[in-house]
Amino acid sequence: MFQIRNADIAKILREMGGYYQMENEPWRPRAYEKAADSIESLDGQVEQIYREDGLKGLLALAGVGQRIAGHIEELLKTGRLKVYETLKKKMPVDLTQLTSIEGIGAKTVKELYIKLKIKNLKDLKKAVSAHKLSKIKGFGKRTEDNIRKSLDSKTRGPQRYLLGYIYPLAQRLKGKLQASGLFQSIEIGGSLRRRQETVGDLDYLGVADNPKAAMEFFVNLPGVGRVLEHGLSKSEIKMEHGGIQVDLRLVPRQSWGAALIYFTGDLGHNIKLRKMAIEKGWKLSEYGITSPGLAPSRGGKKGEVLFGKSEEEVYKKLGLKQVPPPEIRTDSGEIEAAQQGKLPTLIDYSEVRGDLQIQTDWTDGTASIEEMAKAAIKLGREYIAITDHTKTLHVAHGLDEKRLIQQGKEIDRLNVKFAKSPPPLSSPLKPTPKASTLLGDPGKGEEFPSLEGRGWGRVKFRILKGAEVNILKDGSLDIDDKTLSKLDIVGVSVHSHFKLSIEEQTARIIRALSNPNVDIFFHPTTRMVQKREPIEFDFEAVLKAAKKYRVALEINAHPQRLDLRDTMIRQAVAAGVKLTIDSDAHAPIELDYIQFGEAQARRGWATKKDILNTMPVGQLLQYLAKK
Ligand code: DGT
Ligand code: CA
Ligand code: CA
Ligand code: ZN
Repeated sequence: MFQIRNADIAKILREMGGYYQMENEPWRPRAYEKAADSIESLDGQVEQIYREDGLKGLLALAGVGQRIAGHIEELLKTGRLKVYETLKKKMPVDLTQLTSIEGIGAKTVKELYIKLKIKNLKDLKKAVSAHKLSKIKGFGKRTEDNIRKSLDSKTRGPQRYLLGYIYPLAQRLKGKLQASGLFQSIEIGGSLRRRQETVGDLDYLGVADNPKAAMEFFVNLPGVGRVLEHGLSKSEIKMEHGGIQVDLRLVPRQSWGAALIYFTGDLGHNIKLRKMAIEKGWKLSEYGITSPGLAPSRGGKKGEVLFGKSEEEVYKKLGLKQVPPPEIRTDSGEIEAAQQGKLPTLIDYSEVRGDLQIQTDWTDGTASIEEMAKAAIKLGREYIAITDHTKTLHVAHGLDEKRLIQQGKEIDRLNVKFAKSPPPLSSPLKPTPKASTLLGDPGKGEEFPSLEGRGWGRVKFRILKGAEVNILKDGSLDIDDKTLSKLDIVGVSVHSHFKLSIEEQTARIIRALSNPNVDIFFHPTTRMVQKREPIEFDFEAVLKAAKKYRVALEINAHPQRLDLRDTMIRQAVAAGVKLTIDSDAHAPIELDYIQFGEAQARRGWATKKDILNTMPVGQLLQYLAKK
């Protein structure tokens, strides 16, 4: 066995993706990139996983299928990867280095190599100084200038992590700090607590009677790569794998609430709160509300902390009737609404009952329908829809009408089987944090949703027949209406022709939504976080059409998609358009992404009634049948 670090495995996979991109492979580039992302953000070592569980362990990793698992195995066993070496021989370039420059993708690297023999950053800088790029056909002066600019600012700037990939690590660290018994309170603040799409670093906040021991424990956590700062009130570490920075601040118990507010942010929200404090003749800081003006003669000690113990106390003293949930602290109306006591009750974590977008090994998923169903049952889902890709998505071996009907029969068979002998709930339901724990109530643990409470005396579970149907260029669908009418759930998506004019794109989408068989518009904008821009269309017009044709818009919970995004969710809610929250899982482990869709929905001010799949399955089917 070779000791290969996660970062190195990820790098090779990412470069493989780049090479496939050069070769115009439609599907593999993303698959490799996905696997690289997921390995990079892993807590444990891939090498250890393989040592303990072999190929099976690798296959259980998010985004890792047969082919990539095979690559990793080869790397660990032989220290090298033949396909990679062959690709690299054909095109001996430093892909990682070159693509770190904004404006340069794998295909540009290929061009630059073929035309100018550019292999690395040094070659590129030389060529740019000699104005060689602008002479290549299709490049031009503007491209050269842009590349020069990005070369100047060196790389893309600080790395940000996708929420869904870094969240498990954040929770594990919190668990370890909690379990140490050294912290009277411990909470995560910053962008992670606000459940932003991406996170720059992790900000922990704690109260500790023995700061020395607490900080000692923190900087010696397993997986720490470097200690950047080791103090009694603040320490900073950098993790070994993926290298995210983690900060811990200790605060006085009487300041806990004020510090939580301060270090949760966001900045806009905090600035407004500080102004409100000033208007009341106070000062608000991370220590609490203090009274700069109140002289001792008038009963106050100057600078003394008046309030700060809990978030609730601070918000109340500032005149808010409710505590704005962290996810909506963005200074976009939440403070004003809370002043009037008019904040909506946001959809809570664990309120989604079913999952309406799931891919299986009938197309590009890694697991069978049965395996996905069993994994969903373990997570406490009451139903799932199987929505494999359809025929014009050749790269995913999309299903045609005949295969869809066949798949329906398999689903019938499984539903009968599960009804007769429900699969055992072999593990307790995963704890899904209630929103209250996000609010940092000290002492309150995570709650387990109870099976009985949901009428689960026996496991009741239903697999729905569905499909992720391709919207063709003209807005027609690639599966005939007769077949679609036999499905329980029809989702439609754009997977091609991303660059139509706004008018054409809008008309195309609306035509698709007008098909009476269509229930959900999947990942409506097709954007990928930090990777791909959304397609452009008239969102207001699409909202109108969605309402008219009773089509729900999806909040795709996949960490790379999070599509719709928060502001669009808010628009949809305001327009009275229904939404769904789906995992878009391609492997069992990804079913758990639902929680990030719930977070996204909360950030878009959505409530339970806005989300279709908070309904029990019977009610959902009734709703859909009314079309
Ligand atoms: P990130 O880490 O880039 O994803 O974003 P945040 O929001 O976690 O920002 P971070 O880690 O720099 O700081 C955590 C929180 O601390 C932030 O949300 C608000 C607060 N904070 C940070 N810097 C300042 C500052 O200069 N002034 C004030 N008032 N608050 C700050
Ligand atoms: Ca942060
Ligand atoms: Ca920070
Ligand atoms: Zn899709």
